[in-house]
Amino acid sequence: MKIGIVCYPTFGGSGVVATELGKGLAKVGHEVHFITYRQPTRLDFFSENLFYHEVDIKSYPLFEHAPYELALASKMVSVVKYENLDLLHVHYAIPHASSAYMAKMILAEQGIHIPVVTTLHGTDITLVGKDPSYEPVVTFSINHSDGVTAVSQDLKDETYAYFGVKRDIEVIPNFIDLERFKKQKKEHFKLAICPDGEKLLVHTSNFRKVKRVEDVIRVFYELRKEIPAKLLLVGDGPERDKMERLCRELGTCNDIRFLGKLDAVEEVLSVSDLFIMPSEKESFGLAALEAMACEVPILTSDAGGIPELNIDGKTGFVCAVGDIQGMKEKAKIILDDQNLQTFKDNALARAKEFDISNILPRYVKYYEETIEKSMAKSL
Ligand code: GMT
Repeated sequence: MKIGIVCYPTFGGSGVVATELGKGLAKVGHEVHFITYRQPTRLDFFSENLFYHEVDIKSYPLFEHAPYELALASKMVSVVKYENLDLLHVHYAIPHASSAYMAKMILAEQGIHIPVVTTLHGTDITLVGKDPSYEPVVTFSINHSDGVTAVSQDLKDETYAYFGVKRDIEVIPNFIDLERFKKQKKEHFKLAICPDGEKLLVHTSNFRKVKRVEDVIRVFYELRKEIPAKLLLVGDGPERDKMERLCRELGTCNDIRFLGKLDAVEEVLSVSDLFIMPSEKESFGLAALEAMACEVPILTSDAGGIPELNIDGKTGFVCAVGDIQGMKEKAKIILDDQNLQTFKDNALARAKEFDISNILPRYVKYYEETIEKSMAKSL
């Protein structure tokens, strides 16, 4: 197949999933055309089946906001037409699904039929999408996509709860490439951070409010009173300054390191004993899956789709959002030397279920069914 993939090319989960999916599809022989406003972060090598088309967003003094949606729709039109694409797969509804609809209509006038699959990732539904300033367009473009997938059952349920959506939504969970995400030998790194055998906690996120990084620090603060531990915070975002101030107030600066955005996050995960994700909202929790693939147990909130990934008491623990004391107690159980290895083994075993080799064929099958159904409808 010739597939066009539209996504945000940044560090965010939806862009990572879209890029890894495209790479995986190319590996098994499909021709994949990325249509994005910048080279996707993880698309940094040559493959004969991978192509990149940059969306050129022209500005003009009259525009306070350059019209990305229009530039994107125009680019989709030209790529579909000149590369003879079979399908467009857009990741994150806003504004990709509505731009795809516009491109589809323009192409239809030219006698070209292009099926569109939209993948819902989370905040496009649970935070931004349901805001009245976007809701009508999101509802319309979900209803008018030829196929729609959601990354968890919870996200599917939320979509039905908040939008006037009646159509079928296929749940295809996020995935991981276990060839890349696997435990690496980095003992020297661990020794440098934890010279006295302290337990190492890690959190990775984009430091937005929904991630509740403050809870990470407060759980760590409570835990450190009882066991020797260190904390690594990977990523960057709007809450970072506030979190650094909090560390100073609590006097934990010596035990917490802010590492900023890292490309090779698997190296840090490889030496960690516990990953913590106390999010307010989380449709899936890809960062937690990346940790599990590196044999790190996870301590999470019960938000959104996280309980579909984290098996309570097995791969880690699931606590109520904001339950600092509960999370601290569960962290102690996981980090107990009697239990830690079992939790690590369970985390890896669970991650294997989400290996790309298991999930990618589900996308391919869904593409084939969607193309067939939409072709039949367009005749
Ligand atoms: O979590 C974010 O703020 C980034 C966001 C994105 O769209 O890039 O992540 C969402 O999509 C990921 C990939 O499907 C999911 O693993 C995350 O759980 C989801 N984030 C939220 O729902 C908050």
